[in-house]
Formats: sequence, C-alpha cells, structure tokens
Amino acid sequence: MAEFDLVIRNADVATERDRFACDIGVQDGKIAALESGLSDGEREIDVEGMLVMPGGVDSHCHVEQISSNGVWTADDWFTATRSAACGGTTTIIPFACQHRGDSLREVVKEYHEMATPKAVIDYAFHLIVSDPTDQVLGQELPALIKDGYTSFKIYLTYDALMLTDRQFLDVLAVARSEGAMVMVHAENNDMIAWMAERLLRAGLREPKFHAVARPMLVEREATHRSIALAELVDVPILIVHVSGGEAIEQIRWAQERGLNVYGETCPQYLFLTEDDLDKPGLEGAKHMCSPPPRDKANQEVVWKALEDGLFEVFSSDHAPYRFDDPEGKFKAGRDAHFKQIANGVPGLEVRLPLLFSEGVGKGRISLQEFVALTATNAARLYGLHPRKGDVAIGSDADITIWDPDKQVTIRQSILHDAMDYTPYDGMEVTGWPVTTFSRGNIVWDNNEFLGKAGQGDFLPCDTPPALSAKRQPVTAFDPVTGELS
Ligand code: DUC
Ligand code: ZN
Ligand code: ZN
Repeated sequence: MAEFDLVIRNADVATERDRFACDIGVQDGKIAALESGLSDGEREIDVEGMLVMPGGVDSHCHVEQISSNGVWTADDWFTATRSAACGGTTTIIPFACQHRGDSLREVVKEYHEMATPKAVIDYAFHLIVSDPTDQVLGQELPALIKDGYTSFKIYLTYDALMLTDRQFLDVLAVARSEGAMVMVHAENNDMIAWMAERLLRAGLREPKFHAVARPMLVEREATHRSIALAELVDVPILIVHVSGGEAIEQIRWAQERGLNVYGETCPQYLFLTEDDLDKPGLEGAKHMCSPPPRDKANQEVVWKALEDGLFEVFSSDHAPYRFDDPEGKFKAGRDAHFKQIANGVPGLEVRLPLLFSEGVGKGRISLQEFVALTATNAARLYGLHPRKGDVAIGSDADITIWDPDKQVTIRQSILHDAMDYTPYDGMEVTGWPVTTFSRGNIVWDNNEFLGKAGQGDFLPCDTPPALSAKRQPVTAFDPVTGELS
C-alpha cells in the first residue's frame, strides 16, 4: 500500500524563509514529509521545472456582501472561491459585515449559511463593526473572538458604516483586552463629503471626480488619526488598502517610533492610476475603488515601500460589481454621478500573477518576499499560521505549482469570477499558477477547475501574535484595565 495519499516529486519549493528541492508527501490533507526520494503515493505528480509555493492567503476580499448603498457583490461564495483557487489562492478571509441595528452573532450566522454549501477553499472571517453598542462591545465581540473571529475592520468613512473616534477607541479597547487585530479603512469622511458636495454642485459628476473628492491628504489624515488612537489604547492596528506616499509616510513614522502599525496594499495601487478613472464614457467606473488609485509618482512610492518591507500584506480587496448589469456598478442608473456608482474592483484571481510578474520577475522583490507578502504574513497576522501560508511538515497541503515562464495576457474570458470585466485587461504577465491543491485535493489543473462547492472549511483563527507585543503605555493610567501605575 502507498505510504502517502499524494507525492509531489521534484519540487523546487519557495517559502518565506528559503528555497529547497525535495519531494512533498501529503497524508490526510496535511504535509507529512519534505525530502527527496520519498516512497510511493497513491497519486503522484512530477513538477520538474516548476516552482512550488504555499497557496495564497487573501486576507481582504468582499464576498456575497451588500455595499453601503445596497449593491450585492457579483461573486457568491462559489464563484469567488473558484476564482481564488484558479489564481493560486487557497485561503480567503472576507468580511461578515454588520449593518446598524444588526446583532453581530446573527450576521456571522448568515454569512456561514452562505459560505458553507458553496466554498471551494478554506476561509475565515473578519468582522465589520459598524454598530458598537454595549451589547456588541461587552458580550458579542468577546464571545465571537473566543470562537475564532479574531480580527475586525472599522470604517472612518461611509455614513452607513463609519465609527466616530470615540466608538473606534471602544473597539480598540475590546481588541486589546480580548485579543483581536483591528483593520482600519482610513479616509476622512467629512472631507470627502464636503468635496463631493462642491464637485456635484459644480456639475462635475464623472468617475474621475471620485478621485478628486478623495485626495491623498484625506487618507493621510485618517491614517495618522488611526495611529494616534491605537497608540492611546496601546494596541496593534493594520491600515488596509494603502494607496500612496502620504499614508505610507504616516505608517513609516509610526513604525520608526516602534508602534505596532501594519500596512496592507493591493494590486490597484501598483497597477492602476487615477488616469484610468478618466477613460472615455463610463469606462472610468471600472477602476473606481476607495481609496482611489493615485498618480504614477505615488504608484512608484507604493512599489518602493513594498520593496523596503513596510507592508505586511498584499491583498486583493476584491470588491466585484459588474459593469454592464442593472444590479452592478450602475444600479443607480447609467447617469449616476460618482457618489452613486458602486465602489470597488475585482482582483482575487490576478493578485498573485500580477505581483509575481512585476515584482519577482522584474527583480523588485525576492521570491521569499513574494511568499511572505501574499501568504505567510497574512496567515500569521490573523492567527492561521502554521496551518496556512507555509510549506512545512504539519501544515495543510495548500500548495500552488507555478510555471514561472508561462506568458499570459489577462482577459476577463480566462478568469473564473462572476465579473464582466477586469481592470487589468490586456496586461501581459509572466508566471502563472498551473495547479492548486487545497488540503491535498486538486482544485485547479492545466486550465481546468476541478474543485467542488462545499469542500472548503471554516477556519477559526487564533489570537493574532501581534497582540502579545510588549505594552507601550502612553500615560500612567491604563484606559483599558483602569489601573494607575
Ligand atoms: N473599501 C474596501 O475595503 N473595499 C472596497 C471599497 C472600500 O471602500
Ligand atoms: Zn475599505
Ligand atoms: Zn475592501
């Protein structure tokens, strides 16, 4: 009888730490052996000439979520996880989004009901907290954290979701006392609303004015404010979807002061610019997301920061709204102004190939940095490592086989989400995931999707390790414990 369920022979393995040649033995969905000359597997594949990496962990994507202005994402749990798997990603961490008045516990239950029958790959949840009532802060969040929902996102903009600074402090305090990571959407709501009102009053309605209403300083201000609030509470935070230089300066400033401030960036800030929002007709809407893509100079600063190690994670922020669909971007009508157009771009499937091609292929980041940015760091940050994000004995056999030389022109027709466009249409990349294993099961092979709805499991997350960092109190009074030292 074969010793392993699966043996991957002649693997050239890249992890966040190193690169080594071996065979990979998989048993019961886990990596059981990493050495050359392994004995037989029930199933064997030879991957000579390919690269072998941990499957990607996409820690920021929106799946079967309704936006603050009432538009559902095009992808459900099946199409989103299928698209992820075909792009080499084996774990996603979307959001369970609380709208005001909702019980968080109920929200989580509803998201599970959507995900369980449809998910193809494994998943965890971040919670979006938009209504931090006493019940939510005192009972629901502590109980949910214990059940493995150990990260939440808060918004500083969008009237329907945003928290006041005071509410934000309350959420940060719970994160510290109960052990959770807070992710922040950092944009100043009043600045945006004020600018938008004046733009619309002046008759400036096209998609490109979305970026004018949200200039870089809007993000810089909210990033700095978030850092200060987290410093007061003495708890780590992660600033999501960082778009350009001024926000990066704030994060660098915090990191140089020794604060536990993490940053995330996304493909749209490395591969799109504000000029894309100025495409003819309504085409610009295909590139609208928040914060918006910036100019070329900012794009270069984001690349530099990525190379310098400022960012912890590279996520897609997949927020898919179809272009030519009355339920999509233009649910408010084809004559909608920029405030009424659904905000977000897809990116689950192309996240890894884009960064591999432009980052590793062009020598901007190493292969190890690529693995860290796209898989290992997110798994660690959100309490899923070493089960996810690694090729190591005992880890889940979530493995992506890469053809580093495969040349692909990105077109919507080759992708597997439910979208009708990709903002990266026509881009040429070198390097593509050719086979993806999820816990040892093949879900993508040679241009064929082989996964099954419902085979993905929910992953409860451990306490994020960043929460055990040494305390750095700002005053002798600890506002979380109430103690005076
Ligand atoms: N924020 C996100 O995180 N995703 C899509 C749009 C947005 O504003
Ligand atoms: Zn956001
Ligand atoms: Zn998002």
